[in-house]
Amino acid sequence: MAVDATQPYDDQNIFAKILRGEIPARKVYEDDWALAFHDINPQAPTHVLVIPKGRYVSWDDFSSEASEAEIAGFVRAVGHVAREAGHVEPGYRLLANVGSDAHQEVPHLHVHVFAGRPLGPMLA
Ligand code: DGP
Repeated sequence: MAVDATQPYDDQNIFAKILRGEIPARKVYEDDWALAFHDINPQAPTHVLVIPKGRYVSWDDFSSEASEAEIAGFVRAVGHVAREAGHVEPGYRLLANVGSDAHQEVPHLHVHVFAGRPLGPMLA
């Protein structure tokens, strides 16, 4: 079910549990600012989710409330994950769903990294 991106942060969301190590994930990268792990339902040969370590529901509260260091650290982590996967050429796609119209399912900010096949034109 899609989430309301204006709701307060819920510490019981599934990605908060992954961050706390309460449920397993196939991790590919971690630093002070971010954790990256394989999506449980991959839509491409590479489908990794990158999440900030802070308590942010979506791109909306993250971009307005996070510190400069958190924002820089997270953006660099997303770039690192895509680069390490070797996908700068022929390319990759980044996606962040926010709120119910975008069908955001998990109320902790996550950026999808898709790669490994031609991804087709962007969906509206
Ligand atoms: P979104 O619609 O942007 O909120 O995408 C949520 C993604 O999270 C979706 O592609 C499936 C993935 N996902 C949901 N639950 C889990 C989980 O427990 N583990 C992992 N690795 N991925 C999950």
